[in-house]
Amino acid sequence: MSRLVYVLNGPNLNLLGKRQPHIYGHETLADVEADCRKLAGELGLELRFHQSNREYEIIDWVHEARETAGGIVINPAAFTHTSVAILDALNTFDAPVIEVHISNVHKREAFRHHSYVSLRADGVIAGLGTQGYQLALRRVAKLIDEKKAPAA
Ligand code: DHK
Repeated sequence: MSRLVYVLNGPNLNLLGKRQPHIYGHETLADVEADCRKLAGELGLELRFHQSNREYEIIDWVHEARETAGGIVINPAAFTHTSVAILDALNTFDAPVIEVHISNVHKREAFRHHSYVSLRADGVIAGLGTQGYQLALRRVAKLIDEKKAPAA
């Protein structure tokens, strides 16, 4: 299976570090990308790291990933709670999908408790801060490695 992993980020995450740091922390998205790239190197993964405030761009990256990638790590941000279209796109993707939320969405407003993306995700990480991205990458690497291992 391909060792290429897409890390996709939804709306307002370009403001990470400046936006409500008491909720989302002080690290910027560039910091998160640097941490992910470092870890990907250690895990032997290749990364495509993207952020968009536009739903269709996230859908287009999922379509791109269908052709090439062994996994997707996605923080859909507010689209988590609204986007049937992103869920539909992820349902066309055959390899592991891990959903990440920096904050603990279950401790927040009721509208953040429902996730369309969770209907497809193989795992969900919430409330572990930006470390959640690295844990998600480790999980994807493990699932890719398990797929490669010959049956016992
Ligand atoms: C990020 C957002 O922008 C919110 O809309 C989600 C998520 C939570 C996060 O915790 O990373 O509700």
